[in-house]
Amino acid sequence: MPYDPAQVTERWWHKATGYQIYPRSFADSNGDGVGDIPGIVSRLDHLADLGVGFVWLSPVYASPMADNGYDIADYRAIAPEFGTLEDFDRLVAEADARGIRIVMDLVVNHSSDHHAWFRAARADRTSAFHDFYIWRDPGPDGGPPDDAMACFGGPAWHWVPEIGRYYYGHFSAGQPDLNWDNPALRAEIWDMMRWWLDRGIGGFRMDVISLIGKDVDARIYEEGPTLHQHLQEMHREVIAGRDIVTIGESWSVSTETAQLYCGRDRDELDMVFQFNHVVEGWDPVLGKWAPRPVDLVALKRVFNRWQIALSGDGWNSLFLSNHDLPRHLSRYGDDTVYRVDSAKAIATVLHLMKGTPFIYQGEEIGMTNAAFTSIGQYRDIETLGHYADQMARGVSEADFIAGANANGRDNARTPMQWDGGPGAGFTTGTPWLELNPNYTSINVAADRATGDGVFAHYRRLVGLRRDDALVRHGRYTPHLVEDPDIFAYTRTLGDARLIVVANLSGEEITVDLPGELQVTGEPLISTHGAHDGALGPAPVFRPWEAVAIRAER
Ligand code: TEU
Ligand code: CA
Repeated sequence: MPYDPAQVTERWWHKATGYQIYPRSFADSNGDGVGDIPGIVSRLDHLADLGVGFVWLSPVYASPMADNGYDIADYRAIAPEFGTLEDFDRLVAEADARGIRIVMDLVVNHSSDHHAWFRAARADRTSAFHDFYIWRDPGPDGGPPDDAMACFGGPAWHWVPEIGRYYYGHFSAGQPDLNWDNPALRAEIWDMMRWWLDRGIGGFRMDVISLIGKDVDARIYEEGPTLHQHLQEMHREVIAGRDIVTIGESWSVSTETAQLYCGRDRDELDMVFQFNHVVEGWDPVLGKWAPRPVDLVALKRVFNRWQIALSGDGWNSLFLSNHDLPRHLSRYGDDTVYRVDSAKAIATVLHLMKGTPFIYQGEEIGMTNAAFTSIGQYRDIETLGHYADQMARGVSEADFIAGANANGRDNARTPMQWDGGPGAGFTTGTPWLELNPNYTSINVAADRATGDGVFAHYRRLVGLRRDDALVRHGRYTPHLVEDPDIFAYTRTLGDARLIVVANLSGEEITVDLPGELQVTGEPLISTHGAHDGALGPAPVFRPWEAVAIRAER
């Protein structure tokens, strides 16, 4: 179906850029080394200056924090180390006063094993809560029902001797999977979601939502048989009639299945977080612990495929970083010599695509990966679980650390670097995870003081999306798809055209520019202030230089 922007009802989140906060690492108000909600409130002006329209808040619910809150013990309480419900309500109100909505993380594929439901479920197989989780009797040999492995190491079936049954925990023993086949469980979830929406939140980011339709007996976990009926029920029961945004996380979604989640007439979600561009860089066998070198042609192919597949129906989310991924500047850019230019150039190509961009905390000042040297410095359950598995297999500690430093999740979780003073302005105490020592030079205060730092560039990109329908709705056409260094595309809306060209390499390049990209117009944004709105047949692009020009056809 041809894309007709006049047919699209413009929603508030089409104009918005999202900003992800990982609360543990954002701002600590009381010196215990752990970020908290009052800390976030104290830093809202930073987000207002950046211009973002909503915050995706990683979980702040009561939790034993085995997975830093992705293991919830009470869906209607705030973790004491993060604050109180009153603090949370104040956050919603203070954000609202700055035009920013708070989007909660909805973690309902699993709860914590500390949740009251699970305590009742595991104590008594006749309890009504037993069937809130996924239980199986031992297999014929008395062991687990099958050999499924948990994401964070070890088997996925966990034994409860008191009742002689196994429960399924896809991620870890502390994260038992909820039984979505049970209508009573679903009713509890709908009720809980309405309870948060009634407090004024702006929507939900839904953790691993593609797992909720699983059939463990058939060993189908991702995008299982009941996924879309559950999402449609959720829409009917909770979402319909509310002006909120919903974003589903799915590691398995492809351009073939995307519209099932976010197609116009599906009544499910507004958009999905997809990971094709992330997984493209992993070893096909060894996975994330053995990343491949960046292949820009392959990476562009993924982005181009998604831009084109969702051009008529559905909506893209645009991100390179989050709390599960390495710092994208270290992965795709140059985190030493051309740190600032590469941060700006990469942001330019990402933010001027069609979709809703997400900025992960610290990205807007060009934060980089941690460089830990010993296993004792890591905190993440995934890294530590894999460490145990790998050591048992005889992998050397040095090899393990090389993989963890490239792709481990703690890279993104080192505390936010606000200033160059002790504790980086994050804490007056000892941070729960070590600061990156480069905070003395890379921090919000230093970046903003230069006037044309990474933050200033991001602010301009956020503003272009808010103010220009061409950026929001223009049709995307890729160019120079086989070029190993240049990322180039156009966006078209009516008579307006946006031309985006970026050199994503550390070499100066004379670009052999196709006729459609040769243009004279208004320079919208650039890394180096060069070209002055005009591109001829052979422009010279400096290392990590990007330009975007707006022209009439
Ligand atoms: O992540 C989903 C997920 O599958 C990740 O664990 C992913 O496989 C891994 O990070 C890649 O190495 C979500 C949350 O974003 C993550 O923080 C949680 O740990 C996970 O779900 C369980 O809730
Ligand atoms: Ca604190």
